Amino acid sequence: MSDDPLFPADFLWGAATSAYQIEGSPLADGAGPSIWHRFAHTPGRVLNGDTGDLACDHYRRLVEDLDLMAGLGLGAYRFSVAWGRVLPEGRGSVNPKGLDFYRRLVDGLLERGIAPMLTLYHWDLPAALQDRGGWLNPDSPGWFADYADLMFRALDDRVPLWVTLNEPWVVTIPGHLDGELAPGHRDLFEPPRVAHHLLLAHAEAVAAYRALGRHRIGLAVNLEPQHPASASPEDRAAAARRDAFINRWFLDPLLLGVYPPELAALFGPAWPAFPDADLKRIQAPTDFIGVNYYSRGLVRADPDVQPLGAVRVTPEPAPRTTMDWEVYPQGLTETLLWLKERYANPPLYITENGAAFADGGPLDGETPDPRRVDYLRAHLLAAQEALAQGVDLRGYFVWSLFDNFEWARGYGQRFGLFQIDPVSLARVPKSSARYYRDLIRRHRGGSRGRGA
Ligand code: IFM
Repeated sequence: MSDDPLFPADFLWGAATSAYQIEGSPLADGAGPSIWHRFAHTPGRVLNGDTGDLACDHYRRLVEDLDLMAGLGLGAYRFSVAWGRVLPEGRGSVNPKGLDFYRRLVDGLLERGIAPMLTLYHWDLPAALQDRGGWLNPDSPGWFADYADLMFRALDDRVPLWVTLNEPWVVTIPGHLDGELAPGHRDLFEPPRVAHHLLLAHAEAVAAYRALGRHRIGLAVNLEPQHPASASPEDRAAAARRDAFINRWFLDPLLLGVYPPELAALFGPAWPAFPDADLKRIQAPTDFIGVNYYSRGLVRADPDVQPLGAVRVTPEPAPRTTMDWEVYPQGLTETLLWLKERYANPPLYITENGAAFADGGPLDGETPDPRRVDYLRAHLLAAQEALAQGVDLRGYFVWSLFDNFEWARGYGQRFGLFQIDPVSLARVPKSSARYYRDLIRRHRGGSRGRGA
């Protein structure tokens, strides 16, 4: 295989971001606060006290950023809508100025020949809904479906690709068990119900979409193959449990109509008896799966860690990013082939892939980031291998367009193709931006891909 990835001419080339991580101005023009606004402003929750108040200032630099995407030659851009900009209370009255921002974003993309992929929920629940119990409230799927319906009516004539939820597992576990991410809960009894409501929220939004949408809708999940850290039966069993816990928790009910049986065993009395009718609703057909891939899980049994009885370890020595994630491109091929085998070859997009490295450098030229270039190349070759083995892979989105607010880790983790000058907020390209632009150009031969 050559060193230069080669994909079909109609492959979709994109970059991804999310609202709270880049927009800034979280309360501008009548927007309601989100749980992330609240969390970041709670002392001790985010490293260095960083917040999304300014972020990349994308809300005010929209046109400049659209031009920058056009300069890269992107075929698609994946972004998320801040629910509370559109519905400040999460439901009820619409904030026209908030909706208008996303109209201008979508129109600006289309004017530049870039297909919008719109994610409805990337973790920033309106704080007013959290005050009603958030995703623990059995009404939460209905709140989400009403918001989704509003967005479909406003934008489906121009948005060809919709993602309901981004990484529901992260909402469920770091958000409600580990307490690391908003809303910062630590309660063994919450994750099963939160996850179930997220799945129902996805299903109800898809049902609303079937009634009026004309394009395609899917779900984005974080996946990583789980490998035992040793050949011991304990580590093997721990890796199998972690596979059910992370990779299958959402996909099995969605695509096979059942929860992995391991989950009820892990959660014990905290796992409710979910009605069969709910599982039937959840299994309604989805048009594609979005795969967010960064690394693998190397798993060691650890009875002190509950409920999983397992921890992720980093092999020594191993190339790794500043997130302490092992660089493991072959895991992407493995993940894509696993999806093909287990779930009957569903249409896939890699909706996130990228790496945090501590690159910084001249703010007046191009910032060298050779490790990110290597990371992207290796992962694209891994994706190409999966495609060659029959995986129905349709596109790839780099995470992320900019260095941005990496949640509880603040601004210290840099995933971007562009760095942001901390004073002028100028967007400074890294070598990876040039690498990606050239790669896209080579594939397009000057013309646009199939869009979506
Ligand atoms: O920054 C996040 C993104 O919001 C969700 N997926 C993983 C990325 C890197 O941690």
